[in-house]
Amino acid sequence: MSKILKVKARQVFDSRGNPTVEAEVFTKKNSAKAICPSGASTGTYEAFEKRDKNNKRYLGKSVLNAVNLINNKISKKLKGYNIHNQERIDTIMINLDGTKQKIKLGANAILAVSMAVKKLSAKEKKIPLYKTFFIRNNFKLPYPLMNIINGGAHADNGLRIQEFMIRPDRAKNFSDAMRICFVVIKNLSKLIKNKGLSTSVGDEGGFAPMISSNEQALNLIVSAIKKSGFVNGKDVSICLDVAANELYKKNKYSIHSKKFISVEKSIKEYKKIIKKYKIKSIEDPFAENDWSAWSMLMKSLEKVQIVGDDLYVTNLERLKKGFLNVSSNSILIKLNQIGTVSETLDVIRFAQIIGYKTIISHRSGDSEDTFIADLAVGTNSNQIKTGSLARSERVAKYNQLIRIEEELGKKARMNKIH
Ligand code: 2PG
Ligand code: MG
Repeated sequence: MSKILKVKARQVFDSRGNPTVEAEVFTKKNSAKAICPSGASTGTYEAFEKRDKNNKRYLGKSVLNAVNLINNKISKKLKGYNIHNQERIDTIMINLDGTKQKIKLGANAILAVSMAVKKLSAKEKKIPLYKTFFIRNNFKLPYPLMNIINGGAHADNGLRIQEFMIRPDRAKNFSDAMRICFVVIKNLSKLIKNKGLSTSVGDEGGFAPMISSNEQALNLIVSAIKKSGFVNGKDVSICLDVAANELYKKNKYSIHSKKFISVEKSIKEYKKIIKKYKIKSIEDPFAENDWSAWSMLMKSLEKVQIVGDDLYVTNLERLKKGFLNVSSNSILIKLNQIGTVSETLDVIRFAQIIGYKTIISHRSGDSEDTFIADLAVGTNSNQIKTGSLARSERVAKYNQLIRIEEELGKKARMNKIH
């Protein structure tokens, strides 16, 4: 048995240049670190992110209180516990906090420690991280969902939909998936340039040209897929994250244009673009409390992947409610929405039991930490969403998956999309 000696935390910076928590856990012989990510379009029911609101030196964004809580309270409490007992350690931190949304310690403090514990357990066992989750063999690689045009809260272009993604549905293996996305992205870059628009990128590495209509973005992607020699809807599919919380006011939505329209009319518009652009997946098509809109959409669509992100916030209670309400057929998984590795795994397990697809996700503010790449393989999750092929905090996750595929060798398989 390896016991925890201490936990040490520090304030580091994320990909948007904002302060975030890094925790480092020590046993006698080893140590491991983990960094907590941070979202921009967050759900109301997410676990709490603790920031020092009144610290003028960091414009209120520092996380020094969270760091102190780890260095003092959490470190003392976890001392002596078996590093391999993840659930016990997570439960201790949950109880030490004692609030539903982890308001006292902050989910950013708790999660950084929780992930570092998981990494250190793998290190002590001398096995790769992906082998320490609940899948023991027959590991499957996830399909990448690459966010190639950024809008919404992740860019300043005024695009209503937050994420325009591609998924290489016919990729033979993960490296092939990467090659396909690479070609489409390079062709998209040329097309954007030829239109006299900027090829600078948004928070998640996708292009953020100054276009403001969804259809303009969709047309550009369709052209890039075609130019690359692929068939849209077969070789490569277009997937969206609408992040509709941001486009909601008094039971109406401004998803398809600036004008706010009813749920029924929004669904009509969804159906039009799904047909025209062969869209295969839509995340957060409606707001987090609009349960009836979600089930209405589910009833009126066939074969489209409907993904709950802000709706479920990786929370078992909300997932159960959504399941009973027939709200979606897939769930986005973000560790920091719930705040511990154990609770995240409970949600993934339950989602898979009820037949939902699980999609592991980064946050728009992320870091060099590649934990989610291993989590995707270690839980046989169908897809991973971690930005485009730009910005190293995004690419790092894809590179880790390339390494895992290589290590699995002949045993490596792609997950199933359908
Ligand atoms: C999302 C995420 C990640 P954020 O909405 O799915 O792409 O964005 O981290 O800003 O919530
Ligand atoms: Mg989302």
